[in-house]
Amino acid sequence: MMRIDAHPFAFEFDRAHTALVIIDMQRDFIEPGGFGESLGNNVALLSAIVPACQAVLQAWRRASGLVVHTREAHCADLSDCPPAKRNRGNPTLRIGDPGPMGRILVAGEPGNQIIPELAPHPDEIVLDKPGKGAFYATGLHEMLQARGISHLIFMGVTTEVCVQTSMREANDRGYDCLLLEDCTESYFPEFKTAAVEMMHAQGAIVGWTAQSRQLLEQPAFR
Ligand code: C5J
Repeated sequence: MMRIDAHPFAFEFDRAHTALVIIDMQRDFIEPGGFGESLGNNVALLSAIVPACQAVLQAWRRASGLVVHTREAHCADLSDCPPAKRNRGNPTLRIGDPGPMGRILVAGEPGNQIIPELAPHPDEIVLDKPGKGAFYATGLHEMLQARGISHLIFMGVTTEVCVQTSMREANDRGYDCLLLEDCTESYFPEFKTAAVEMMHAQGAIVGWTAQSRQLLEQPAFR
């Protein structure tokens, strides 16, 4: 067993029953010139976490841990995109419209790919999710159950949207979840702070949070 001195108390897990879940590290959210930046967001905030995410991913791979990558992605015909999601807020660029890196949030488009720094390996799970949560309409729970996974370590973007939604879905399905604080980010720093606090509040009501170095210091990852 490994033990991390996390918030609000120790998180204990073993590698064989734990998966690393990397949420939506897609070019359109992270890279300059993509969808995120076209909405007026400062993508440098998000790209700043890439080195920390890379270090964790490399260590997790060396330890032969299960890796799950997600992408927020819709079918080309948008049959899995509810009109409420596409139209809300009357945005200038809607899901499915041509954007700076191909059609916005459509599977297979250049901007929808995971950034090269965190590109999935062939033996890793890659899920296209039509919702904010990784468990909605993806079969993820069944995949994790089939592999005996009981604990999840989360990284990715954005903290208060797809990361928090996925962690709450996982918590409701009985997984013990740890969020690596320096491996997640928001376009709105105050939302990240609030999301991290609300997840580990009330005795880890959603889960635990810690710094990536606390994971990397474990003998299994050195
Ligand atoms: C994610 C979003 N991945 N913010 N999406 O958080 O719309």
